[in-house]
Amino acid sequence: AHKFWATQPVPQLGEGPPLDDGYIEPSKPREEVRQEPYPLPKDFEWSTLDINDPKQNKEVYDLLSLNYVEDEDASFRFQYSAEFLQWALKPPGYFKEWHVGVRVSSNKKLVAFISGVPITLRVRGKVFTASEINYLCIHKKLRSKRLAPVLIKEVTRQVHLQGIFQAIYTAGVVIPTPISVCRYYHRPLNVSKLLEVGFTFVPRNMTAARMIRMNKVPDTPTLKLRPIQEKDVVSVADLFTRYMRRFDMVPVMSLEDVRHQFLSGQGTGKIGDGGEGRRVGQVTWTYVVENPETHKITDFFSIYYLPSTIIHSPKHATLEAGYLYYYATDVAFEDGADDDGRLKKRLQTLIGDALVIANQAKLDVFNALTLMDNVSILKDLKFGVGDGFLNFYLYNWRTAKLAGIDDEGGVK
Ligand code: YNC
Ligand code: MG
Repeated sequence: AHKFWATQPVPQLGEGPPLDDGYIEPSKPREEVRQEPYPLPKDFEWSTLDINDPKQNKEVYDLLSLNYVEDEDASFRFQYSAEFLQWALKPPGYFKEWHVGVRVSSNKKLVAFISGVPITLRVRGKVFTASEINYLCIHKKLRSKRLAPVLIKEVTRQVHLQGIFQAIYTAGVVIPTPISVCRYYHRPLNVSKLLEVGFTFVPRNMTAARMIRMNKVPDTPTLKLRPIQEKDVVSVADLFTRYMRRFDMVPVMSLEDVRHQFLSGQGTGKIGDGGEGRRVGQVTWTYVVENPETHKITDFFSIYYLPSTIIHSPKHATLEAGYLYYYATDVAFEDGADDDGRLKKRLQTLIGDALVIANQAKLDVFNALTLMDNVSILKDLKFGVGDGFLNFYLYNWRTAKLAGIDDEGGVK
């Protein structure tokens, strides 16, 4: 049933769990990797996108903002900003050849895109270099013509040319074969707008006024938070690494990676320049708690900003959404804290404060997936279950299923 995926080094549907973790097909020396680009249908040509060029950055933005992922009933479509794409596509050590576009030969219009960025992954006990594949997008007028497999094969070739043979990716669709599946949860912040645009509904035995009251968040955070600074990078990296030992599939981050992921997306100028509670070009908010005696960072959380286009509303063009990104707390390393509820309590306070920051930034909704320790705090922080699922995949790597929604956990 999967004409393309049946040919790829991925576990096929229905295969049992592997005896051992490892690759499916061995790596190849560079000279054995296909040297020519895969053929495209006539009238189309390959084009490496230079994301540093504002014009090309905008071309990718335009393609995605009209043609990228929509929800099930085509009410909302992700609207990654040009600044977000800059941030996401240029982590330390990125390869411009992994920003693969397809243009119409005659007028050079960009009509398809796929990207990869390098990542170091730990899956259970094994650490390896991989590519993270994202932003696969084909113009609506060119759908169902089997162009996607050509894009996937071409980016795979470009990854192979750099001596990398594994990949990680996520998708809403189920293809061979998810290693985990997570569910989206949503915490309403601007209830009246969410009702107006049909993102949420007033349940029976409830009124809009009561919903608004119930979802109010405090004006100020509980913890002594401040935005992350350059001087925090070493301490945050150390806390991040130790906290992530709790989970079975995690990125391994160097100091440069930590700086990029948590510091470089803060935007420029002062808060308010980019809208209420935001800087111009702001894509992430990372806040830390510093121990006043040791000056070590004891807690941090990070949020990324990913608005969606509201496809039908006469009144609102954009749904302002924040997503819970990484976080950590050193309460996790206190004896027994995981078992006696102290960790859960601290996470509730920490992520509760993330809601305060998101609300101050005038976001309409705060989203989280059922991964890391999120499940333990979603209910108490008044997140509601969404319709969306996110499947996680590895390319050319076998491992048994990771914890997911089936067991009320997350990618752990
Ligand atoms: C998808 N999302 O199953 P079979 S997520 C992977 N990921 O193949 P056609 C997908 N494969 O089943 P269309 C996929 N969606 O026959 C479809 N496929 O074996 C498979 N949507 O191709 C599908 N962005 O060209 C089928 O389909 C074959 O014209 C059909 O194009 C698909 O970025 C798409 O949701 C998604 O723009 C481009 O619908 C289009 O429909 C579209 O006839 C809106 O393709 C936007 C959207 C996807 C977001 C994402 C992750 C992508 C991962 C790709 C796989 C990477 C593998 C690792 C490579 C590096 C390896 C190394 C080393
Ligand atoms: Mg197609």
